[in-house]
Amino acid sequence: MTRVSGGSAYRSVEACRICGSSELWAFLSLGQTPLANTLVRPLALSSPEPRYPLEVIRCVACGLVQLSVVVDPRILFGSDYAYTTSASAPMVSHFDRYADEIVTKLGLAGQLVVEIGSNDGVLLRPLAQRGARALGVEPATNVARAANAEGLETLNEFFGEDVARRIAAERGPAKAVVANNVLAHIDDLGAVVRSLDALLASDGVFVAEFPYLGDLVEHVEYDTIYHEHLSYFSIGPLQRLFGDAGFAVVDVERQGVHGGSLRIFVARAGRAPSASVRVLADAERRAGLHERAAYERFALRVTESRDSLRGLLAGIRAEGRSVAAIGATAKGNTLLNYCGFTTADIAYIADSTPVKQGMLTPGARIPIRPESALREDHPDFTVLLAWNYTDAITRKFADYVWGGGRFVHPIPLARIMPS
Ligand code: JHZ
Repeated sequence: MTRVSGGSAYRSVEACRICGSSELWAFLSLGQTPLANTLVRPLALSSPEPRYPLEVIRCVACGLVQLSVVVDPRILFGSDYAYTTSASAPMVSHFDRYADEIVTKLGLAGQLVVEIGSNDGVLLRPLAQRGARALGVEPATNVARAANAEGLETLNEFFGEDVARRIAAERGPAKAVVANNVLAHIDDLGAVVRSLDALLASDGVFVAEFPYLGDLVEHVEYDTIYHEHLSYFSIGPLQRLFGDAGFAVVDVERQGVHGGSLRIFVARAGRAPSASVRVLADAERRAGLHERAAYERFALRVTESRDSLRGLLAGIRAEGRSVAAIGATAKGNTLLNYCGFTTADIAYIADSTPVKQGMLTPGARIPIRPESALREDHPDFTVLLAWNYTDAITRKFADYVWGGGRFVHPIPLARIMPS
């Protein structure tokens, strides 16, 4: 059913997007929130922001954890997208290593590699440097334009079966199709699999990286739940998705980025999976990811996490000390809105992304300033809304800590760093 919220469309999920079951169990609600990457211009301060339910459900049949609503992707990704991957130096290094690894492992030099959701070309760049014929497909106009301006060929479109067929007809089959932090964003996963069938060479491989449900649950990364992330993957539902369509997950690697991610390698059925796939499936069973109790406990830990952060910041503010934050992240907006923070709690957020600076965060309406603000103002405490880059940020701002500044790491329970 399609509904309208403040003029913007979303639909409720009535059936699992992988197996079609209508047995869906809701275990966590983070309230009604605005879209995490839709920053507010200061001049638009008085206009209301559409809010959407942020509720997590689990398919009782196949185990896919997913959101209970799907916001129209044209609203989420269609025009200007605030997130540019290359703004985070650790991600640039990560994708550099990533290119190295897959060019070697899959023999991609001289071969066509298509990346779905290629953002500003953060992976296309090192792939091209290593001799792959890299082509991006990216729906957000601003980031696609930035990639093309750098000579990283990017089609400014939503990826789908028609685009896949067109690429295959014009350039031949792809040796690899890559999708990073994009599979979780796609509603019609069946269409992705059909597109792979149309585009991949017979020995071609699909490589995808996305935040991992196991890490989300274990480390209480509830803030990574927002409307862009429709699915929260574990290995079982993925095996079902690809298995039903004549493909197989043949290898899986755990990666440290974004709080813990999976990188999967998918090939046409017939190739024996490596032991890594079984090892991960066993680990998930042992961790209880197939049982309701794990999610009930997770929901409880989410409220404990929120209460610990609220309590810590309230104590700091009561002592008259100043608080700012670093990283105007998408996940930060889930956290700020769920905790009910305003500028009374966090005065501003420093961020390295030029297009975010000068804007306000959705919902909480906290101003975003350049990173230099932390050095100019020297707030007593800085909340790590980009906690996934704690090492890089604390290294970059070592002078801030020498000057007496302290960071607040918000999850799983809020803590001061260095203590
Ligand atoms: P970062 C993104 O979420 C976007 P976000 C997306 N929705 C997705 O799927 C997930 O990743 C997985 C800034 N920064 O990477 C830059 C500094 O200011 O944690 C970014 O705005 N100084 C596609 O938005 C933000 O923090 C620094 O030193 O939660 C980081 O955003 C560094 C390292 C970053 O992702």
